[in-house]
Amino acid sequence: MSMRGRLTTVIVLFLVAVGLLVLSVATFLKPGTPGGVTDFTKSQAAGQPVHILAQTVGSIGFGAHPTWVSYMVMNPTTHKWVQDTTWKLPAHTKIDMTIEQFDSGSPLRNQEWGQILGTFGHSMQLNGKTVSVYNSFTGTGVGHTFAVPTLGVSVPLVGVNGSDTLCGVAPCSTKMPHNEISFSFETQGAGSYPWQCFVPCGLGFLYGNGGPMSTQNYMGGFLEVVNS
Ligand SMILES: [Cu+2]
Repeated sequence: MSMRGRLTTVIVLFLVAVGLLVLSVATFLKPGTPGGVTDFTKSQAAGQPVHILAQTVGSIGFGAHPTWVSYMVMNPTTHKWVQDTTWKLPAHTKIDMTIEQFDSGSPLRNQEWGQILGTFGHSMQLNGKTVSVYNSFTGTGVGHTFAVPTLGVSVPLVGVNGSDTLCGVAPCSTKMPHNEISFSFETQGAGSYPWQCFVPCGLGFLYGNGGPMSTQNYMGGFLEVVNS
């Protein structure tokens, strides 16, 4: 091959390599499939508390990433479970939240996350018992947290026993092993309030914080608070 031919080959291979790199970075940065918005503003009379029923599951079992951990939420109008983490809520309203937690747990990396913060009574109901701090070195540890940093809300979602047969396809039947966690908090003025899990539960991703931890509709989302 001539000098010019070899040079052309090198340049073409270099451009292909750059192209592949750009493509893989773009794929990595691309946001997840945008979901809808689950509207809780019409599910109750004005001024009445809003009830949110959610699940946390060890593997969603469907969609683009069936093995990923995820939240699910019950649509208050259709009464169907949906994989959607954008929730439209009325401003200055008490939110009564129940989370059915089907995933196993482990000790928390940061023990602060074991505290129940920003909720009514600074506590949660764990299977009917009032808890204000959970020691994740005891029992079955913590699987996820539900946290709304701008509201100061942080609730540890206690794990189930990992050696039991766990639910692998959401939505999960309450016949499967789970913990029922309920708590209340109050929305503030209109705005977009991000919420997320702080337990690095994205197994197989850098420090557990990639994948489901950074993808909309899995381990975080937004409270879209509106004036009624
Ligand atoms: Cu999580």
